[in-house]
Amino acid sequence: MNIARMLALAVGVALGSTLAQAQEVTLRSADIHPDGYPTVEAVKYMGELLKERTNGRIAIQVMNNSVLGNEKDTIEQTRFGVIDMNRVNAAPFNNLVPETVVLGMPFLFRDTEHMHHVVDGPIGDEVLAAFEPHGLVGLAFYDSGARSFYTTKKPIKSLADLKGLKIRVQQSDLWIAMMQAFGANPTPMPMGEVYSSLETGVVDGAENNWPSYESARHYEVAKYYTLTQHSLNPEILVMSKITWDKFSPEDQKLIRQAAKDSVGKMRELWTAREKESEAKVRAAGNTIIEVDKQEFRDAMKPVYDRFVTDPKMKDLLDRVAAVN
Ligand code: GTR
Repeated sequence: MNIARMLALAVGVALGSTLAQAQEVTLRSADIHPDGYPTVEAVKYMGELLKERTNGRIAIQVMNNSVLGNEKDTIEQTRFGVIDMNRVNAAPFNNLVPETVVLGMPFLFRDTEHMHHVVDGPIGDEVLAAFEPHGLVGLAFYDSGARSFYTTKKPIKSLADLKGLKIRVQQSDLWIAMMQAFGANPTPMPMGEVYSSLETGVVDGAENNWPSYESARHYEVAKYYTLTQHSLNPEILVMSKITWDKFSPEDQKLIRQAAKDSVGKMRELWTAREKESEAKVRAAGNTIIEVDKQEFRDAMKPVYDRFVTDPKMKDLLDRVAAVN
């Protein structure tokens, strides 16, 4: 340590400032996706911004490829401050933070633009703020495209084809209910178990966006991809409240801003990756099926009946619908 840094540290301690102001901090951020996946690269980009804006005081190390565990487990570790940051899809948060449920509701968003307007506005802020009582600080929403079904043995050409199929879902009551309403048999499990489950027949299918279908190599074992596009559930970037509280209000502002500023980058990366992944899957000769979405949409009434019961959720949904 050089003299200047030692002095800075001593002054920091003397002034009773937080650790983060005096030292260099590297925040560990979890992600299940491989290198090059847009979410991984977007958080790295946020880290670069932060490092630049704090003269190297605050950096982010993205620990991706599930090295810190599956999403449900890393959420718990983030709540306990073992992991500083986490980029997870909204679904595994559903049971913990009920306000996130609204974002995954089937066929809710008219298109990506509608979803962007919702998460970029007051509703998005409200959902992010809802994390705090649960030991997490919501920082930003990232794109996740549209989720569609893929199956190993037979193609889904209509709603009836889903009947009785074992379909892997994310670990969320909303998603279990959705699969039941589609007539399928939901099997909740972490993403990391899906490839082998498809391969060995533990499940008949799963559902995800183009980039995950491709990058997790599910397209190699489930060759029928049916464009139901039943949900545009976004990704959410959170920080542990324990980590957050160690920072000064100024640093918290910088962190929030860097997260927000990574959203544009994420959207750019996402649009490009969706196209690349689709091209790769099509080039592999997979069967891509277009369906009439109306019957899938109609089947979702029980999901709305079950999850839109209290006035708060009803109001939230009405406000989503009113967004342009
Ligand atoms: C992906 C998402 C992951 C994970 C995964 C899954 O689209 O980016 O965070 O939730 O889906 O289905 O488990």
